[in-house]
Amino acid sequence: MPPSTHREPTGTQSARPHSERITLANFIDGKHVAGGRTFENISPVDGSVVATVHEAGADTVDTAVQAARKALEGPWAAFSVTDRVRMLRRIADVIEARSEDFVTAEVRDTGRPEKVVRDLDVPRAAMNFRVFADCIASASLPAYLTDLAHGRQALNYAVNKPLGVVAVIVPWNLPLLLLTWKVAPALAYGNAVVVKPSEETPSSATLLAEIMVEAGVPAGVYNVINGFGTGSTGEFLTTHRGVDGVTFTGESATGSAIMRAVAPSVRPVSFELGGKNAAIIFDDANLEAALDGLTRSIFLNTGQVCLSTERVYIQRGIFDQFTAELVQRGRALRLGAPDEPSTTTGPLISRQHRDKVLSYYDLAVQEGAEVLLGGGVPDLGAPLDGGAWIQPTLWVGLDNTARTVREEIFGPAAALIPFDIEDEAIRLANDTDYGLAAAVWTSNLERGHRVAQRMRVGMAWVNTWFLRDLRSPFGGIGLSGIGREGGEHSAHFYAEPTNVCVQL
Ligand code: NAD
Ligand code: 6OD
Repeated sequence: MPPSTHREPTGTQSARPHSERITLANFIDGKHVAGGRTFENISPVDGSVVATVHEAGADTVDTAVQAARKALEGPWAAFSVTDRVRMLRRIADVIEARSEDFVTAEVRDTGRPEKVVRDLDVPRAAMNFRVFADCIASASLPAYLTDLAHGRQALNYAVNKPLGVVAVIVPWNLPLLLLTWKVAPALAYGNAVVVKPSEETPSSATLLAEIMVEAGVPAGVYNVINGFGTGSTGEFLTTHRGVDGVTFTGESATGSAIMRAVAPSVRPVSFELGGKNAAIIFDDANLEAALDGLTRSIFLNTGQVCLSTERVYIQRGIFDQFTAELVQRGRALRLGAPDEPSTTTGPLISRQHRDKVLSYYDLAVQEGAEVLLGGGVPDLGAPLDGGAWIQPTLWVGLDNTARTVREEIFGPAAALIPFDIEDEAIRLANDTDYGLAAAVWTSNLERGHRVAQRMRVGMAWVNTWFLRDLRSPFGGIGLSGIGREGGEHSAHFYAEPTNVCVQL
């Protein structure tokens, strides 16, 4: 059994510079387990190797699924709702206590500014567990009295049971936030999980295993297997018949592959997929607030947020002025090392992803775009020039027929497009195969409600963006997903109700 991290006893990723190379094993049944092969994890900051990761082959995946199934029948089954509430709250406490270890883990894998991880991701990870603790603590299922013939009645009530062994497959863009957003409800409803983090970002999921041990989660309830997708760990997991359901966040095309994998045995899925999100800026908006909000929604996390705005529809009367000021805001962004306090913007996740984003930068120009900001690779000097850096970019001159305006780029770039009247803005915003999120900026609240309700998306914001109440339903329409998670909505996937009908 190898240690979780290179040259140290099991369970310590703490107090290390994020540039120091570590070794990450799989975590199964409470123990760190080697895989057959290893792969290297590369820092997008400078291209250095930051981790050697054990890949889980088919046998290791099978061991993890068996461990999870065994855990469902072990001491975990005897945990009452009150026990689970206490446990989830303990997990949140330990995450907060080890906040700096998570900052190190996230920055090692993603190169994101430390401040963003410290202020956004770690508190949100703890909050994910607290919200689902509160949710199950207060949940109750309705009972129904059914009137039968001759004055007789029947009593119907439902009991929630766990779905079972849940495969949790997550992407690289917000590794800790998105992982805990799935693991918290899974454990709240009594499931056992087999987690497959992205091959680009294995650190936080492995570190979370240490937190689970410290918080007293029984062995086998939380398992981590590392590796790739197609033909590797991800596919071995989704095709494993011991998995009762798959909750997945990632690309729409991957969601489609996972649907095919689970189809033969008809298992449920919950999918949070890609987006091509629109913002609509009306000429009556508070323009300073809209500029600040839009700068955040286009460039936060280097545009690698599923909710990021990639299409901006601006009312014609303010188009030139608004566009010029947005460019100024884009120029003020500071690309730089994660530990530099003035850094606002990190690199993309990898050189491979940068190639994809740059191909859209080229395509936009071929499609007739005028580049108002960026459009290429910055010159940051050594050692950062070994990383996956890219310039924040804004275009005008494109319309909804351009591929640049129709396909998800997942980088720090947006097309700015004028419109004249409200109905036109709604039609343009809804003209997409995706349907994740939209933001409407206006001082006319009546219009704000009206337009937001007509957006064909899972989440519509008015005069804000990515403001979350974790009890509200989160998910997408069309290519953007299947199902909703959040608060009690999560029970639709993570719990299986059994209805009991008693004739009285
Ligand atoms: P991805 O789909 O390439 O990978 C996501 C995960 O799936 C990874 O762990 C990967 O190894 C695994 N995977 C890949 N192929 C698989 C297969 N055939 N079987 C099983 N597992 C497989 O996505 P990504 O590039 O890591 O993340 C970026 C994408 O995620 C973007 O499209 C983004 O919009 C989307 N995303 C959506 C949301 C949301 O809430 N809707 C949130 C974050 C990211
Ligand atoms: O806030 C959330 O719960 C959530 N799932 C955010 C997704 C962000 C996508 O990158």
